[in-house]
Amino acid sequence: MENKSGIIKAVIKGNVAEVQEMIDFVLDANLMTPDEILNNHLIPGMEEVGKRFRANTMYVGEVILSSRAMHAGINRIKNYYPDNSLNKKGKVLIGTVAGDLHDIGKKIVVIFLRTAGYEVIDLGIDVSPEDFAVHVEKERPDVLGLSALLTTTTVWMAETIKLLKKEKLLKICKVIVGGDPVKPNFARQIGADGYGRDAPDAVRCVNRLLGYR
Ligand code: B1M
Repeated sequence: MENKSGIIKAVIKGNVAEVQEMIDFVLDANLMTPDEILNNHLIPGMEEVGKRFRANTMYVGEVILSSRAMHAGINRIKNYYPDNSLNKKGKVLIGTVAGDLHDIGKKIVVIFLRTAGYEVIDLGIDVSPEDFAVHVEKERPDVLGLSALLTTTTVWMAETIKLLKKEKLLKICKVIVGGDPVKPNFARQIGADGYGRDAPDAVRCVNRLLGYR
């Protein structure tokens, strides 16, 4: 089943058109579910990119191309996840913290939260503590989600929570954190209300914080 490994290869090559064609093919032919494409092909494809990046056999420029192919793949499957955000189970504000440009994982978390029935406002990447505070004040979310992929930027999670506390905004919302370098005890240390290991875990965490089963 060449197609099965084809998506992974196309993500590694950074070939947007190939990723899109293969995903359309397997979805139209009902060969795979969106979850299978995401968990068995797109994410493993990016994991392989990560391995090669760490081994210095892939460079930032190539990783950027792979990221574009990854984003294109996620955009393809996104429409197969029901957008239940009008169920208004709650409002989540989310963003990648200051100094950090990684948003692939955050994008998957957003899709899963919307599918779970939450209205989600994505503030994008490189969001400063001040910007998070301004948007919490304005949007009054039930939950604020902070994403970081660099060890060096996790400090901005702590700074954001500190600022929200100082401005008495923690009365408005709970805060959850996540991203590869973020671990549960770090989340506790910085005073976050919750931590998500991956997208489904992020949904479980928000459900729990807002009193849903
Ligand atoms: Co960069 N990068 N990167 N990178 N990059 C990493 C993260 C790195 C681990 C690679 C490595 O090992 N060297 C390393 C960080 C090391 C560290 O600090 N721990 C690294 C580095 C060093 C860098 C640069 C500094 C490289 C350089 O320029 N010298 C630079 C930094 C730029 C910056 O941010 N200021 C850089 C740049 C980039 C790109 C921009 C080229 C690109 C990002 C493109 C984009 O996102 N639009 C990129 C990428 C793609 C990666 C890797 C290869 C893949 C990350 C990814 O998307 N994974 C990554 C290596 C790796 O494999 N980890 C690496 C797939 C994604 C589905 O998983 O993001 O973990 P993940 O998301 C998961 C969970 O984390 C969780 O759920 C998601 C879905 O399941 N989750 C949450 C995420 N956010 C959450 C929030 C939640 C809850 C759960 O609640 C709010």
